[in-house]
Amino acid sequence: MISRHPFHLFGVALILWLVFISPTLSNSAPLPVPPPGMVYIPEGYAQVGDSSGADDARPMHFVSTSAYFMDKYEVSNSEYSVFVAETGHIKPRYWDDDRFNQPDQPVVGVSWEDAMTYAHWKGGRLPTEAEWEKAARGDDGRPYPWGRKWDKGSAFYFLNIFGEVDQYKQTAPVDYYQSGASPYGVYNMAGNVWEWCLDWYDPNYYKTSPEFNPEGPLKPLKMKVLRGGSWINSIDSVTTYHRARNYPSVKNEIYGFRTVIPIR
Ligand SMILES: [Ca+2]
Repeated sequence: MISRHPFHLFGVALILWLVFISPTLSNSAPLPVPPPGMVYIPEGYAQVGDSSGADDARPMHFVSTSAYFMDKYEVSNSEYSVFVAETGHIKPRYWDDDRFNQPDQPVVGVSWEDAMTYAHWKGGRLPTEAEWEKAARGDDGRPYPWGRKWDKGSAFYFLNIFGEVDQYKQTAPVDYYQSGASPYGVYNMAGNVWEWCLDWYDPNYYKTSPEFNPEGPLKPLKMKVLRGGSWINSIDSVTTYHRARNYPSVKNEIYGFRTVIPIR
């Protein structure tokens, strides 16, 4: 009997450990599983703006966002065609143009309103400018989605901008340039197509934006924010902190978008 004691005690200790201690060591609930084609971006701080950027991108500061899911790729013609077929929404401007209408190319020729209607149909919305910039930079404030370095030959691996090095005369497939993906695995955040964001554009917004979940000026202004640059731009326009804008009704061959689903 005496010899069984140690094992008995060990068994009790094991049960106590499993019931009371083990759950606290497993830290927290598993991360949310992104819907197909999206990535999970956690809550927390990110650097936005840059001291070497244009006046509207200054000053560098930190903002915090809630967690969200974001499309890994720009919305493709293939995806947009399902939306058009199901809803009867107006077709994009370049739907019949062979240079832009391949299934795996990003949809172009869509206004901000078209993009927002699509995003709602998918159960989300357009990214705020802060969400977009955080997804492109990660938590280390990098100037390009892939990191800090750039030379002309990099385009072959990293992004589609003006010129032939990147292998595409117009838009590239949305899942091309894996090496150029952001720290969260989001593709083409530099180049290919500019991406409509949720926010109204205010050149002074970065000087006054709130710390938590900034969503742009509350009062409607004239133009919406566009980010990331496109296949006709130079490297200066595709930095992670470069801010551009246009009227929400504009449709052209260099504007597309991606969507987010907030987790709050
Ligand atoms: Ca892009």
